[in-house]
Order: sequence, then structure tokens, then C-alpha cells
Amino acid sequence: MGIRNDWTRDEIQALYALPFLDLVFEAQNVHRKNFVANTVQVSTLLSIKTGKCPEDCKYCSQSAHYDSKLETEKRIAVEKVIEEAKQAVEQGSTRFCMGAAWRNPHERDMPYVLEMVKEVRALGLETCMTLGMLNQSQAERLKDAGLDYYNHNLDTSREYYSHIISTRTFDDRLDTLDHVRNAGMKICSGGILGLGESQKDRIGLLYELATLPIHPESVPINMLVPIEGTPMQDVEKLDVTEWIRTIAVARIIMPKSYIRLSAGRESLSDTDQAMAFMAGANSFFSGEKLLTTPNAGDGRDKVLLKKLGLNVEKPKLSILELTIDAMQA
Ligand code: SAM
Ligand code: DTB
Ligand code: SF4
Repeated sequence: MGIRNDWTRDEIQALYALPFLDLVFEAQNVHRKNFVANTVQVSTLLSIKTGKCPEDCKYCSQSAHYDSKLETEKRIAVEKVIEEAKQAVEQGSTRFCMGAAWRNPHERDMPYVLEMVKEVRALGLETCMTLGMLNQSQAERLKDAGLDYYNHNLDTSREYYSHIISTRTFDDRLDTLDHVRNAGMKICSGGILGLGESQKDRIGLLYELATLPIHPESVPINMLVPIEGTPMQDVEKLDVTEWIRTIAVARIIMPKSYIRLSAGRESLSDTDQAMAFMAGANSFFSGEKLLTTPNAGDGRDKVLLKKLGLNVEKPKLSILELTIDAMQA
């Protein structure tokens, strides 16, 4: 079956309703038709500006609307970012994702982020940024600087969205994705589960992603990391099989997208994670820390990869691309 962008909610609902093992089996079948088996892509995250975000996302440690006791940090120096990116290369990471707690980048931030993209890419890493909303001109300048991916999540269904965020709309998010696509960058867009949403909302989220004109190349599936002080601190934990179901359905309906295990991995057992890979996940964030919360850590991940016989995907940037970049710099 080829790529489809005309999935209906009923079809997605029918996949969710399959017996768990049938669903995971089908997802692994689809996975093997579209990707090299037993291979995962590894990304590294770095927060380049932490906290004091004007947005009110109810799950987030970085929102200025809640008292999460987070240690905030102004823009960090580009030299420090490069140091971290070099370490990411040593750890086998192929993509470096830089995140800032902004509603959107201001014009005064643009020279800073553009220089960062150029320097990180020169190390042979794929580059990704998540800086909030972008206008068309900002997206184009980031693309020209060498930004490969832009991360901007839809987070949840259109219907549940306003229960989670009030400071920007679902359509604002779609507009940013449009600007990123028009600029010729790849899209990383997914969501977050365990916000007290219903299965209908998880179906709604996947429906929105799978009916975009082009599927996001990367789809991060975050599991809520409850943060004290935020309105989500006491939300009931989502059953892990439901998280795995969501990964499996995402794999089937977006067969060529990388499905990334994102936030929440630290609290999962090795067998839960193995099941998620079985369900078609083929990417994860490495390192001891995500943006502000703890992550599984390289030591534990090395053991897990070895135990499961998983190989790490090689960098995608060709020598030719890097040479062209160097000539244009
Ligand atoms: N500020 C930018 C924005 O929201 O566009 C980018 C960074 S934001 C931290 C990226 C994503 O991380 C969010 O869209 C959400 O899906 C996820 N996230 C943030 N806090 C989380 C938490 N406590 N648990 C799980 N996922 C979280
Ligand atoms: C995404 O979907 N997950 C990553 C990345 N995109 C930027 C962020 C996870 C953040 C988890 C909470 C934290 O560490 O603050
Ligand atoms: Fe700000 Fe992003 Fe956190 Fe929302 S998720 S509060 S936009 S840092």
C-alpha cells in the first residue's frame, strides 16, 4: 500500500480497535516494507533558552504561567552549543535538535539561531530546531542557513487542544507547519499523550498528522512527564499499551515517517520500549536530559540497543552536501 493522505477517523478508529497483537504485528510488517529492520535513528536535544515562556501549555515546565521551580537560563552561547553538538556526534547521534522556550523567535534572535545552524551542520549532523511559531520569512532564512528539520507539534486533537493551550490556536500551529513546508524544510510534528485526553482525541491527533498534504518526516510521540506546579501534575497515568497502540497506528498510517519515542521514555521498562520498537518506532532521543526533564541516558540506551540487537542509523548528510555547504559558507 502506498502513502495515503485521505485517512478517515473511522479507519483510524478501526486500527485502534484491533486486538493488540494483531495491531503490533501489522505495524511491524509495514515497518519492514519501508525501513531497514532492526535499525533506529538517534537524535540529541539541547535547550538553548530555558523557561520563562509566555505560552500556557498546561504540561510544560517552561511556561511562565506556572510555578514549576525550574532553573531558567537565558540564550546560551553558540560556542557551548557547538561543544554539546560535538559530544552528540561522539555518542553516535545523527540529528541535533535545539529548542528554545519562545512563543516565536524575535528578529533580534535570528542572527543567533542562523549562526548556530550553520556551525552545527558543518559538524556533519542533521539540524533540527524548535523555537515556537515561525513566519514565512523566518522559515526561509532558517532553510537557507541549512536547517533540515523544524519541530512543531500539534500536541493533541483539534477538539481537546483548547483544554491544554489557550495562548495560540491549533490553526496557528498548522500555519507554522505550512511555512516550514513552503520553505522546503522537513517537518517533525507529533504530539503528547497522557494529558487526560480520550482515545477519540488520540485518533484526532493522528488523523490531523496523517491528512497533512505531506506526512511529517518525523513524528515524535511524547508521553506526559508530570511536572509539579503545572495543571497536569496529577493527571492519571496513561496505560502503556495505549501508548504502544498509538505508535503502531502511527506507523501504519504514516508508513515512511520516522516514529520517535520522545518524552516519557525514562520511566518505561526495557520491555515496554522493545514493544514500542516492535510497533514500528524507529527513533529516540539520546542523552541524560531532554530539554528540562531526565532522559534514559546513554549508558542505559547502549545496553538496551545491544540487548535488542538494534543498530544505529548512519548520518544521512552526504559528503557532497557538506562540500557544497562549505563552498557556500
Ligand atoms: N517551545 C516550543 C514549542 O512548544 O513549539 C518547542 C519546545 S516544546 C518543549 C516541544 C514539545 O515537547 C511540546 O510540543 C510537547 O509535545 C513536548 N513536551 C513539553 N513538555 C512536556 C512534558 N512535560 N511531558 C511530555 N512532553 C512534553
Ligand atoms: C518533542 O516532541 N519532544 C521533545 C522535542 N520535541 C523538542 C521535547 C520533549 C520535552 C520534554 C519535557 C522537557 O524535557 O522539558
Ligand atoms: Fe513554551 Fe513550548 Fe513549553 Fe509551550 S511547550 S510553554 S511553547 S516551551
